[in-house]
Amino acid sequence: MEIQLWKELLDPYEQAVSELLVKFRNLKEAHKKQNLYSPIESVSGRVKSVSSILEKMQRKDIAFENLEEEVEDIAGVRIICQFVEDIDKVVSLVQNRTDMEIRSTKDYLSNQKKSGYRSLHLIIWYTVQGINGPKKLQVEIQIRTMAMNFWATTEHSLQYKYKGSIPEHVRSQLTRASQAIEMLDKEMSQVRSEIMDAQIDSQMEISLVQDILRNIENLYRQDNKREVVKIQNEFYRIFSKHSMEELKRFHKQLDILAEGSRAQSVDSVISTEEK
Ligand code: 0O2
Repeated sequence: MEIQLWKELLDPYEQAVSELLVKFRNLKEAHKKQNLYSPIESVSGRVKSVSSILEKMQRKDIAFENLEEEVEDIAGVRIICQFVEDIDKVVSLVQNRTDMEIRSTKDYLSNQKKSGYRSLHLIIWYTVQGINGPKKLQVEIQIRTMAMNFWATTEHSLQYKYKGSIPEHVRSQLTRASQAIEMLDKEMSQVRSEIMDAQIDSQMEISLVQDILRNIENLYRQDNKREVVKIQNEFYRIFSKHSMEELKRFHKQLDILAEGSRAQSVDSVISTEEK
């Protein structure tokens, strides 16, 4: 038997995880930039430890030559959503990509595990470009709500503590907790549209304020400073009223003013050059 070169084997998986983290975080940011609600709340990832891979190979009787084919979660990415409805949206985001190909799906939402575990797993094909060319490998993407994640992480620590055989009374508590989590997710879905609107409004307010302050700063550099201080005070007054409509109106007026001031400074540059 040849020696198993673990580092060589795992390096491309490390690369896959770090690339996928960037890609999913960019997707979240892209939603924010367009003032859209993002179904992705947060993303994390890991490469399975060698001891965990060995344990799985022994438990499932997997030979070394079949390791990469049969251990589907050597690379794992976890996507956390706020609402159950967001899980399908994340699946669509993955389906629409050309750099990820869904190989199989494990739906532990419709078919909850006996333990009470709920999550949706996608096994995808993902290609990394290494120094020796491309390598196509499997990555497990776990998609679940924050509530499901709370349950799964707690249960995972207990499995570790009790080395896989959690006592019956703790199991019953976990089963009850899993039912409570399901109820909580259902309750949260009832207020989903309201929460989504609130988040979009808050994101919009952040962008409006950023834009307004940028314009005020630019005007301050170019125009009558005393006038610009007055504009700034007017902004603080409007901001304190917590009215999105007024903020939008102010933003528009300031935009027109900034545009005019830009045009004026271009004019003055041209006329100076013509002299
Ligand atoms: P880690 O630390 O994340 O690597 P399996 O027999 O379940 O190990 P299978 O069928 O190949 O293997 O994969 P499955 O069911 O999709 O599970 C893979 C991963 O899902 C697990 O990895 C866990 O992260 C998570 N998972 C599955 N079932 C449970 C469960 O009952 N409780 C919790 N907390 N997590 C679960 P690992 O290898 O267990 O751990």
